[in-house]
Amino acid sequence: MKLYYSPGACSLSTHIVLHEAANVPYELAKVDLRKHKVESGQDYYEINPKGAVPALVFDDGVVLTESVAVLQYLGDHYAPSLLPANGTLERARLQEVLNYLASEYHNSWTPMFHLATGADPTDAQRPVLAKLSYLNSLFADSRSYLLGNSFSVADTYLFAVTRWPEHFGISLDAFPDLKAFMARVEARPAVKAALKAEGLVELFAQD
Ligand SMILES: N[C@@H](CCC(=O)N[C@@H](CS)C(=O)NCC(=O)O)C(=O)O
Repeated sequence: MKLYYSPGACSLSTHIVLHEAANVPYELAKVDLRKHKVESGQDYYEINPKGAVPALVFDDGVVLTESVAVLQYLGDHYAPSLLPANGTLERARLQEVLNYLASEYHNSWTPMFHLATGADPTDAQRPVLAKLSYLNSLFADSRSYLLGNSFSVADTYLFAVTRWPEHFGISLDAFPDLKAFMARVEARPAVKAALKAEGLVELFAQD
């Protein structure tokens, strides 16, 4: 199995799940998303015609894309403690939150990535701030993770995308429960290992 990823992109989520799983045979292939080139020089559109990471390529060449699908596939096969059983209401809850993360939260970032240099970010930030506020409110009942007190594949997705505010001048100080969630997830050995493998620094380490 080969995971196509780009450092710090949403694919970090799927990469974390590979580290959470025990003894999964996989390789990583780094993609330059500006050029859509794999580090081997291959045109990334030949792997995923949509041009986006993550893409998971099986040994027989079959390709699986879309974070929501890749996360659940990896969890079901290699890290079953990270997701509820298929067919349960809890699994539907996982899909509910994964879908929100993909279609609403992750998507709300798109204008931020296309801001012209020096442009006023206020309008582009508005939808992101609204989503951060909603996500922060989910932790008001003192839950540790999105689904309650057990860590799930959805938390890896929330974690990967919520590293971005720091890089766009948005402080998480206004979202303290979400910030505490980020520190909690970042403290996991598998998360630290994935960050290190992607050459990323820890942003939420507590003193
Ligand atoms: N719907 C896809 C979106 C993935 C996505 O937007 N990936 C970004 C990185 S976070 C990307 O590869 N962007 C480059 C591009 O689309 O050309 C998913 O959920 O996996």
